[in-house]
Amino acid sequence: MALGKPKPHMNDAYDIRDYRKVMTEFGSMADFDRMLGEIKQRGMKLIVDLVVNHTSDEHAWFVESRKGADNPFSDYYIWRSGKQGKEPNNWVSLFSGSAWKKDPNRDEYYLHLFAEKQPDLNWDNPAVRNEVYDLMKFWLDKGIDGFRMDVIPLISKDPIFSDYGPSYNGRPESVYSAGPALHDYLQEMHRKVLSHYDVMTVGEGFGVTLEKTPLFVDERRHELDMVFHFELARLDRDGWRWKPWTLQEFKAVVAKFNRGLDRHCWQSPYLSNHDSPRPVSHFGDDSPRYREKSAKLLATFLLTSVGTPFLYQGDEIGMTNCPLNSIDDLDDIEARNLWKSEVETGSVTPDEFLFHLRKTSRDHSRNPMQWNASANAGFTDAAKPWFRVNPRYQEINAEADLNSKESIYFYYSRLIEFRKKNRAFIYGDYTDVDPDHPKIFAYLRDLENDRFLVVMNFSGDEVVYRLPEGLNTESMVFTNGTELRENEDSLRMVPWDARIYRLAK
Ligand code: ISL
Repeated sequence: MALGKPKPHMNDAYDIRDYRKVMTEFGSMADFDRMLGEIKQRGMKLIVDLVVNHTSDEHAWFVESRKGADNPFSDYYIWRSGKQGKEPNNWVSLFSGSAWKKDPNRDEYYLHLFAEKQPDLNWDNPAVRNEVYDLMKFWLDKGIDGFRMDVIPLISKDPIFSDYGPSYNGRPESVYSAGPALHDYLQEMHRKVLSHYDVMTVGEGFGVTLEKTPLFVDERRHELDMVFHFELARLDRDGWRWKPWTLQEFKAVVAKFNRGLDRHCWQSPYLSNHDSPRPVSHFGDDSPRYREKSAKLLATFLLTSVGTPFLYQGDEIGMTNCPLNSIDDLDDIEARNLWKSEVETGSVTPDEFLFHLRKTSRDHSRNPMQWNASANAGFTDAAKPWFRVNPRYQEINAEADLNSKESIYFYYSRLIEFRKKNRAFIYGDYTDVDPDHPKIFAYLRDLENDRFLVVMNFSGDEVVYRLPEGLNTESMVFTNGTELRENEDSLRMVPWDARIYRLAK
């Protein structure tokens, strides 16, 4: 089967045409039901992506809505007249250009905070909210176990739609995630749907700051269980551009969230997803010399973090960013629209654009999964996969990792088991013991009598690290390559060395 990109699928399935159907290219509803059954037989759970800030413009609701202002679907979306022949306000789309598109059918503009083919739903319309609640129940009644909620902080909009104000910080999501009825709707969703099921929820907290996080996840508010923040994932971002980051900045974000959230708020640490570069390229060293060791160090950070760690497909075998030589190597609509708005307008040169996108592109996490060293990395037997395969697939693939007990894959596996056996990593306190060190990341996780010290050398240099006063190691209980040792207070940390010590009581 030719794996071209199915329709609409212009933004990798975040432009949904029918909420109750599996896209033909991905199979049938019977396939979905079988997959869910197999997942449950393995004691696993299935979380699905709930994308209800917007639909595809090919959704039946929008097809009707754009016909005019006098049908039951007219107010399912956000329509406004222009102002002096221009867009209703100066809001921009997160995929470049205006957030408004004029529709000739209605002679009005509709709002699309993302692509033009992703019109925003009008959550102020109770009929829309009830449609969403019904579709959530449809999937929950099939037996799914939870939702990841796509850009859920954006669902409420101030109906006045005033221009960005004088305090606008240049980041549209800070305006779009501040709608007046957001938490009313999330609490209504919880009351009408979530509270009736055994379900886990995690919101994609696009635009959500630490200060706003408790509003979403404080268990006493009955909204969501968790919310992803973007402060680590976007640590090295200046708008769409890349910027250098430091370990101190990385540690400061982690400490800030651990200090700022109390026991009523559960965290959801992650280092990557389908919108991010690969962690070993982003935060580690993806060279042949240090890829495995630094990938294991990053796994050590993630799986000793506070909250529920989220891993992304391919990171468990240390998949890397994909070489980027021209705009033709990019599939992502966000990047391709940016090329139009930045390069084709002459604002930046192609080389400058590619320099930044080599570090930040969402496509890095979308190259086909590398299963083995055969053609197309074993991803498909079609002549041409839907997207280019990372040329390192013969070195980096699941089969190779499964054939080596020292692989990244088995390191993750052992670390997950270690975390589950030691409650301090799940429920324990977090204390950064050396926030200013430029290369060493060292923190405590302790619960009751269990005290652990995690020490990582986030650099390609050897570091002799003297432990801060009062920290007496009893034994090294986990490591990404150093032999286990007893009683150390001065550590010779090789590049990308990661260790977990049990501390003397
Ligand atoms: O930062 C972004 C916008 O500039 C993007 O990474 C991303 O669009 C944002 O984090 C919201 O992401 C979610 O909604 C998008 C979809 O393209 C992303 O894949 C999804 O994760 C629109 O549906």
